[in-house]
Amino acid sequence: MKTVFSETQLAHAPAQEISDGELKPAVEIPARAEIVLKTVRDRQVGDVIAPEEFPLRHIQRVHAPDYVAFLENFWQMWTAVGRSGEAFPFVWPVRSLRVDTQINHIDGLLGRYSMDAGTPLGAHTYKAARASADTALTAAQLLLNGEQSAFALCRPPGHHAGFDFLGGYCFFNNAGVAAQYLRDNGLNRIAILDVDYHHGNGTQALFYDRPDILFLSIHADPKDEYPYYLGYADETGEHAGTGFTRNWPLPLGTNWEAYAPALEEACRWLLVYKPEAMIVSLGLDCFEGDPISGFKFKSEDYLRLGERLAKVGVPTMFVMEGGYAIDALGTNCVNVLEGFAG
Ligand code: OKP
Ligand code: ZN
Repeated sequence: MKTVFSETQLAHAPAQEISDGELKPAVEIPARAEIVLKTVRDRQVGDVIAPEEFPLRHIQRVHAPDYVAFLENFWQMWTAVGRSGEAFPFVWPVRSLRVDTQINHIDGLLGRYSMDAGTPLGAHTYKAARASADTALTAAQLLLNGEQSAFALCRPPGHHAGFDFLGGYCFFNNAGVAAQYLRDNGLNRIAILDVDYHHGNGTQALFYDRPDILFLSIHADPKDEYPYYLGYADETGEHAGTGFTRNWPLPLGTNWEAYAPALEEACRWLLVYKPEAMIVSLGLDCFEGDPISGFKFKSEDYLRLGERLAKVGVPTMFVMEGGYAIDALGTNCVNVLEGFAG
């Protein structure tokens, strides 16, 4: 299986994040990609290739042009008002406030285009996020070229980012961009299976009214875990997309044995849907050692996950999402890829 990766993705290197009411060391850091890349090489998963540079229009197929422009211009605007450190939003247009006004100030724009205060933005965030999306697009192109599998070593991750907002360490929805690219290049039914510990609210929302992109997600129950406001079992799609979203919220403390039945159910939906390609939003944060998560996967369980996904029997691209236990991250990620490859 080929791995797609670009060094440009390392340029987004936040020092701190707002978490638990404090500024803490950031967890979504370049070392995540570096350890995965090293393990891919050490365990000889396959060639590592650089992404192609895709035109912006592929990102704009799922993200609002004004949001994309905001990210592109962000650092210039932030520094123009005298700031030089990492940026965090602090005001949002919640219920009763207007989202449709013309805002000039960068603080107003930042709140308008974000969902949380936990996602630091820096000087190189845009170009790294762009490279991350290119990595997913290149993996999608590998499937279109006839490869049976591909690994997009994406970072920053994507599954919390929506049509016009960032959040949860995510800026562009890499899996969503790739899914739309597959649709635009001749495939009719795409399935996205999100196994990150956190619900992929951005991806779900992008395709909620569409039957052509099935969204399945297994994650920590949002009543107890980020992102809190989406990812419940009664969310099953709307309009033409009714029945094409499925969520399996699971309790904190879930181990592989308790997770596997939900995975079996998700695989049954895949069997019925018969996708022409599958995109796995591959978070590795169900791991017992993850510093911000509450599931209890062991490293070996990730082999089982990969094996089970292979049995679905569909061309599959893996798009890396979360996973913050750096020391085990390479092992856990490559376990999935090796389990899949057999
Ligand atoms: C991104 B991905 C912990 C704060 C965590 C956001 C988590 C984002 C996860 N005190 N805040 O889905 O792995
Ligand atoms: Zn996550």
